[in-house]
Amino acid sequence: MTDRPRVVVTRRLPKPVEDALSALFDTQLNADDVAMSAEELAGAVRSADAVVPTVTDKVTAEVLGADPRRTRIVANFGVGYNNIDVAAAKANGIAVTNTPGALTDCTADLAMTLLLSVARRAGEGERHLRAGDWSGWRPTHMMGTKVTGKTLGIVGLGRIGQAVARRAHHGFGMRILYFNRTPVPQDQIADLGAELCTLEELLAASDFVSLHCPSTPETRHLLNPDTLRMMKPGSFLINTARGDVVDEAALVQALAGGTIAGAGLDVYEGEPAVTPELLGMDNVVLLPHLGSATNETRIAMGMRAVANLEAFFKGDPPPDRVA
Ligand code: 8YV
Repeated sequence: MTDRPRVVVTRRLPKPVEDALSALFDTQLNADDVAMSAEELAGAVRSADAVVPTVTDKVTAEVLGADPRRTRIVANFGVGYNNIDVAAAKANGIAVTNTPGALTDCTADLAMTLLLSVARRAGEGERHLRAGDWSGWRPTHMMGTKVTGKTLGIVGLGRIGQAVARRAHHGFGMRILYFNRTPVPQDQIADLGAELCTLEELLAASDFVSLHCPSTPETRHLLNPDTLRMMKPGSFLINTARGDVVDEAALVQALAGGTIAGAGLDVYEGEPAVTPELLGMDNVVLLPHLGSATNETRIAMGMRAVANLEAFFKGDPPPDRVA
């Protein structure tokens, strides 16, 4: 028997994080790394003081309403917490925390990777070379789109949006437009010359549009047939936020019909499923939700979850409480 809080971790985490958790708590790890079913998640809520889920776990009202219920905190491994029914957590007196900050730089780096890759046809070029189709250099071979000096529209100028804007503005001389629910305080973005726009203005004027808003009922299908049609001809869409911010079927139409020139995607509506038409399009760069996937960042995210749990069970306010 132990009086240490019992913590269920739903997926394999980097070893230093698992070690830190096991040093502090009576921890149930997931050595096989197989996603837990809804019934298993409800079982965790019934039997553990805390659950550490990831984006692949649907922590629904049903899971959180398990009866009897022992869980008092859900410490999400990730900054986005649309996988958790926050209202149900609140209704059941369960705290929710996330891991902001830890993944800002790496997610911004990946958004730039997608932007550069799709503009410069890097994925297509690599496939071409590996297939043995490269017959040699020629002046008109695989000409892409110049990035430096172009206009980048950022939807959601929070931490990650600002980090992307900084890379694009200072590294690539890009003009920054942004659309945000509320104006961002000028002192936070004084170095960017970022211009606040309506979504319509941003879509019409941007050569690249990069999404950095959370997934909420309001942002679901923010990019839909109507808004995709507003995008500047020849422009590109980058999504490292959440798949459901984009109507994937409408995106396929916009790409196939030439409304936009290309897309760089790290997230999908039905992850891990990807709309099959996208797989056949050379003007689309597709990554498997790698935004935060570096050793350094995944460890930092885990340590943030540990810090949240540690504070909570000490009776202190967890640093990253969202509910
Ligand atoms: C994570 C993410 O890998 O933190 C987020 O919101 O999208 C990813 O970078 C994932 O959510 C981990 O659960």
